[in-house]
Amino acid sequence: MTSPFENLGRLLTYEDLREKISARYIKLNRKLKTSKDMTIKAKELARINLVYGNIKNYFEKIVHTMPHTSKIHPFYLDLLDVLVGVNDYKKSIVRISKAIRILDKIHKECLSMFRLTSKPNEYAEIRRNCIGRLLSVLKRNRKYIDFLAHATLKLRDIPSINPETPTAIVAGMPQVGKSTLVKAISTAKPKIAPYPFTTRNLILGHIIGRDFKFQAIDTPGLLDRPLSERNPIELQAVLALKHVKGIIVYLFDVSVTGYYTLKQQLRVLSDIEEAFDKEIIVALNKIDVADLSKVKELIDTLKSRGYERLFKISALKGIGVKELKDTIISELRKIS
Ligand SMILES: Nc1nc2c(ncn2[C@@H]2O[C@H](COP(=O)(O)OP(=O)(O)O)[C@@H](O)[C@H]2O)c(=O)[nH]1
Ligand SMILES: [Mg+2]
Repeated sequence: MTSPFENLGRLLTYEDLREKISARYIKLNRKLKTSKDMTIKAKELARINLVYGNIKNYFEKIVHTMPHTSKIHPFYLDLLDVLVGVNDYKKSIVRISKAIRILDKIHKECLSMFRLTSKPNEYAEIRRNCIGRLLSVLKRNRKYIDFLAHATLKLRDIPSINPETPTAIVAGMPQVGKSTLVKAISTAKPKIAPYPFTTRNLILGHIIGRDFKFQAIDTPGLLDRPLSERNPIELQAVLALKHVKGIIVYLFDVSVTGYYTLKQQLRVLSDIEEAFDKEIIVALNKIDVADLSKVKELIDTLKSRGYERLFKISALKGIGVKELKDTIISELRKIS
C-alpha cells in the first residue's frame, strides 16, 4: 500500500465540465438535424439524456475515485487534513453523491412529463425546463466540484511511502549528515517525494536484504528543529510521521565545525522523544572530524538520559555505518 491518492487522475473544474457538456451538446444537435428517422420526441430525449448522462457520469466518477476517509490510513488522513481539510473533503463528496440522486429524480420526472403530454409542441418546452434544472444542480455543486479538482492536484503530490512497512526515519538538525546516512544505508537511487510544508523533498530509500525490504526516509525540514517552533499546521504534517511504523535514527553532529551546539541538538531530541512513541537509536556522526571533548560530554549526557547504546559513526567515510545499519535492520525486524 502506498498513497491512496497516487493514481488520482485530473478532475475537471466546474467551468471545464460545463464547456465539455456544451461542446457535446452542439455536436449532438448537428447530428440530430441531419437524422431523419428520429421523432421529435426522441430527439428531445436525446438532448436531455446527454446533459443528464454527462453530469451524472462525472459525479459518479468523483464519488468512485476519491478514496473514502474510512479507508484512508491515519498517516495519509493527517496529510489530507493538512493539505485540504478532511471535513471539507468529506462534505464535498457527500454533497456530490446527494446530487446524483437529485439528478436521477429530475430525469425521472422529465421522462414522465414526456409520457404525459400528447402535444408535440410542448416537447421543446419540457426539454428546456429539464436541462435547465439539471444544469442548475451542476451549478449548485460548483463549490464542491472545484474544491475536489484543486484538492486532487495537491493530494497527488503526497509522498508515496508505505506507512505499514517498517521504516527508519532519520532525524537530526540541518547539516548533521542525514542525507549522507540515508544514502549510505539504503538503495542508491532514493525516490524523491514532496512533503507538505517542506521546501525540500522527503527522500525515500529502501533497505533490502534477502528476506526483507524496509524503508529509510530522510526528513529535511521535518525533524530538524524544535517542534515547539512549528505552527499548528506544520506540526500536524510533522506528526503524521507518527503513523509510520518504524524507528527513529537520531543523528548528532559532533564535529569541530558543527554548526549547532550540543544543547540545541539535545533539545530537538527531547522534542522527538516526547512527540513520538518510537524507539530511538542515537548516532554521533562526523566522528572522523570529531571534537573529542564534545563527544565525551555528549556521551555522558546521553547515558544519564538512559541511552545505553550509542553509535559513533562517519556517514561520509563509512566508519561504524555497518554496525549501525545491522542494528537498524534488527530493530526493524522486531516490528515487522
Ligand atoms: N567529515 C564528515 N562530513 C560529513 C559526514 N556526514 C556528512 N558530512 C558532511 O556534512 C554536510 C551535511 O551533510 P548532509 O548529509 O547533507 O546533512 P543533512 O542536512 O542532515 O542531510 C555535507 O557536506 C556532508 O558531506 C561525516 O561523517 N564526516
Ligand atoms: Mg539533507
